[in-house]
Amino acid sequence: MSPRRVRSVCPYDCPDTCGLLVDVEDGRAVAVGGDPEHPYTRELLCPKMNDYQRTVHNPRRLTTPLRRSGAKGEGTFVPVSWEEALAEIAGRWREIIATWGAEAILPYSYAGTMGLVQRNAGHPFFHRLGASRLDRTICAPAKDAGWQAVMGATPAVAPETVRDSDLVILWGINAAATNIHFLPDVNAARRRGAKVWLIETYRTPTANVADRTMLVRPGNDGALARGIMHLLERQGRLDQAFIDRHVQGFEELSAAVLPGYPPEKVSALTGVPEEALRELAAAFGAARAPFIRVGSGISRYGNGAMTVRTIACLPALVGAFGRPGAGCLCGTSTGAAFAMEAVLREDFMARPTRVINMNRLGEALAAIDDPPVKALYVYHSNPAAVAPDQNAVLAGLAREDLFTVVHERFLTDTARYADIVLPATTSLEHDDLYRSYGTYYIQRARPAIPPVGESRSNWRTFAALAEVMGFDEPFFRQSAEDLVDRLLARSAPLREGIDTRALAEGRAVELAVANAGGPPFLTPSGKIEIRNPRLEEPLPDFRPPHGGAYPLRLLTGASRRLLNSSFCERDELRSIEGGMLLKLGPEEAAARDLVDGQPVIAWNDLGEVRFILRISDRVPAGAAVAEGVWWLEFAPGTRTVNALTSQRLTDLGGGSTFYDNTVEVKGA
Ligand SMILES: Nc1nc2c(c(=O)[nH]1)N[C@H]1C(S)=C(S)[C@@H](COP(=O)(O)OP(=O)(O)OC[C@H]3O[C@@H](n4cnc5c(=O)[nH]c(N)nc54)[C@H](O)[C@@H]3O)O[C@H]1N2
Ligand SMILES: Nc1nc2c(c(=O)[nH]1)N[C@H]1C(S)=C(S)[C@@H](COP(=O)(O)OP(=O)(O)OC[C@H]3O[C@@H](n4cnc5c(=O)[nH]c(N)nc54)[C@H](O)[C@@H]3O)O[C@H]1N2
Ligand SMILES: [Mo]
Repeated sequence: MSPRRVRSVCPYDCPDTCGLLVDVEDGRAVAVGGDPEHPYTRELLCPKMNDYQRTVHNPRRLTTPLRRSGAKGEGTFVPVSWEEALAEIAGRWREIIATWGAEAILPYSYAGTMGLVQRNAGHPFFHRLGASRLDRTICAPAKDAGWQAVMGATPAVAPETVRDSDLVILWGINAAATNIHFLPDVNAARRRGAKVWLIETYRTPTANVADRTMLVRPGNDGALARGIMHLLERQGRLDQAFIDRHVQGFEELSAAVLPGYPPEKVSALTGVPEEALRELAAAFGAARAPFIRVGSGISRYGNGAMTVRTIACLPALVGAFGRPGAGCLCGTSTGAAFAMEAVLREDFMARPTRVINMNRLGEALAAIDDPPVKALYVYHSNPAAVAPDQNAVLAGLAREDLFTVVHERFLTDTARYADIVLPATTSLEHDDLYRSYGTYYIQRARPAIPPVGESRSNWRTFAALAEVMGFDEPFFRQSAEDLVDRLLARSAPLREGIDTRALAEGRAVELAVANAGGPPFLTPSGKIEIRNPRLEEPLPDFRPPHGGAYPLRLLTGASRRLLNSSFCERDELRSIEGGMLLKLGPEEAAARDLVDGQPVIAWNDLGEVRFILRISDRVPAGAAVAEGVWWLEFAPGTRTVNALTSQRLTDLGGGSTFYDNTVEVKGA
């Protein structure tokens, strides 16, 4: 019998949100490929999702609930039934609530799955329980805050429009790893004569698709953007008619800030040669349709929101709006597509409970005592690996008095510290509805195969927990499929007139976003707000990043073959990656007498981590690069990269500062 072919959606935290075709035979996925009919995927998948069946049917999949039988972190467990596991969780939580109150329970989740129902399945449950709330700010809230400061709720241009651009600036985005479906359209623009500039801190694989790569000293892009503005003004490249009509506060910026950023000073701050700075400003000023694609890396600094805010001002100076191919894309704004309050159910909260920032999990587990965190419930996240300040996180997870439950597909670093582990489904095994933060497509997915082993989806698990906790709201008794239907039944402005039949059939459907990129500009003043009177600093001025005392800037970017710590289960992907590497440029390696392939230790005040050294002329002096977040079991030592990153937050949004750290390196 030939396999049945079904449509599905990539559930991972990636701007592309690809359409998948899954071949199913005897209840197993036997092949996974890109959907040629998906308008953005166009049949192409990344190295991770190609052969996704190797994740789904991986021998490491968890198939039963487990109870810890060894020390925390050791990873020794015995299988138990769902009934036993649920009863134990309910019993322990009741004791904790009786002594400390329900706020002693902390949920911790992020983006193992991006589906709207499964991702948010815990919110109604924990609101009803009265647990602490988690501020989910590990990714790029500072980027959003920076964009919104200037553009408010204006929807960004769609990524495909880049085809019509004549100057593409990839600003702090490693698109060859993190946004690969954007590149065919960038290349289409290039074939029609567009020039592509990459602004980076080292030569990532994305440098291979750029005409020019400009390397900036980490955390100084805000100064670079001001330097470009200074030159645009000095060279008479402003679109004064556009500014007069649509921009608020350029005159103040021009008087109070821009004089402070002449090319000599910007060059000294950023390390960018004056000549290159002048070339970029001239190209931007002369372009008919400049398109800036802003990545998240630049926002993960103490000054991250301010950096993005400054970059978001740039198109206004040259009136790069409303012309095909022009604009600035930080992320697509698809939030209004669904009435998410129907999933989140904040109304289940009897009173607003306390909020804990997920980037400060280490501190929360050690220092909070009003009440202390006595129980942690982790689902679709791996904080032992991905959260900053790993030593603090692991010390917290090792606490004997902390009752930890982890709902997972694999025995991750975090699961190894659990008292109870619950097995989770993959996206091929459950219902969901997807929107994207990098395109304007939405898509529904139905299960392609039955759950592997005894695994249960987030939705089903919270329904079972609601039952053992005695919650009798009918809400908890509906299925994920019902909830998807309900979300689709409620109308939303962005879904007016879309093809509902195609959506029901599981095809990707484009949202009806009018005036993407603006005008009109959806800000309180109706103008692009270079001066934003509602912010503590109404004008965007430059602040240095947090930095640190060690000589090398640590850059902890994305790997092409891992997604944060996901895909570590795939032996073939890890082995192509070549191990947990630290990349140094030849001069920094020589200065420390280090040779390619040797074990090295990187350290700072927070910790030390063993890596394998890779000497690469793509890394400039003053930087060290560690891509991907590895599971401890595959690390050369006893810690991974986040033992070197700090719990310090961004200027706005309470975001993570993964890139804002320094280290020294020596032979191991
Ligand atoms: N293959 C793969 N894809 C992924 C992910 C993954 O881990 N692997 N992660 C997913 C997630 S969760 C996210 S949020 C996105 C993130 O994807 P991106 O938006 O690409 O963000 P990052 O990879 O964090 O950073 C992008 C680049 O910013 C650079 N950078 C760092 N500091 C600076 C600076 O000061 N100035 C400049 N100009 N550049 C700087 C880094 O070197 C890095 O190459 O990707 C998603 N897609
Ligand atoms: N050093 C460094 N650290 C980083 C980053 C970096 O660039 N450098 N990037 C940061 C960023 S941008 C982000 S967004 C965070 C991401 O942090 P996380 O959201 O924790 O991401 P993952 O590491 O992908 O872990 C997700 C886990 O969810 C599990 N999972 C998948 N689907 C399901 C499901 O349906 N149910 C359940 N219960 N589990 C599921 C997977 O098996 C996986 O172990 O990491 C951050 N950490
Ligand atoms: Mo992220």
